[in-house]
Amino acid sequence: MHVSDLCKFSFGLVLVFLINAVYCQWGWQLPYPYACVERPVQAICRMQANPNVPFASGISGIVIFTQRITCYGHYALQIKASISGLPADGNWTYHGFHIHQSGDMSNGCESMGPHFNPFNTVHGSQRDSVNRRHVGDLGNVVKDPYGNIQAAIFDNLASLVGRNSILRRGIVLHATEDDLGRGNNEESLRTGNAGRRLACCFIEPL
Ligand SMILES: [Cu+2]
Ligand SMILES: [Zn+2]
Repeated sequence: MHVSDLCKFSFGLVLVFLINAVYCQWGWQLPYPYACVERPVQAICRMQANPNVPFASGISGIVIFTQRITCYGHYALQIKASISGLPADGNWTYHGFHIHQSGDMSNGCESMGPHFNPFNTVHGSQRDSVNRRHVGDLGNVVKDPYGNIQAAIFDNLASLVGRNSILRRGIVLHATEDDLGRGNNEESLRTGNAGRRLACCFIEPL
């Protein structure tokens, strides 16, 4: 290859990456136009019992995140959770289910910090507007009488890309029902009074 050809080639290459950077605001460094092809992005979270809560010891499960991404935008995040080992107490019960700030499990689920809240707002529900909920607010999941949870959640705010990315953060399953910010007290607007952290996991990219 002639030197000036090589020069043109590398200029072309630089141009391709510049266009890519402009079109793909999500930080993906795939060559244009490949980045504009719709593709699924996935993440996984392996639920573990919180070692700080003795009665939670039997809990385990898996949470799978799937989202379709194009460089023009992204679709709702799909969250599928399958968790077992909760008390088989014969009741259907609600349990708060959130994305927490940090993926740190060095001190069990307590070290995962507060709800993921990049907009610095109050606690709410998935149906609340951006300034009335945390990005991490996924509401409640339901436990069956045998102690199992099967949940499918869609969320338009939490994402696997961009500013609202939940990658490398944590999922926490709580002992009691999230009041979705409607508890008429201060704690309700912070945590939804969802109680202790039964189990949690680190959200890792797939
Ligand atoms: Cu929580
Ligand atoms: Zn919250």
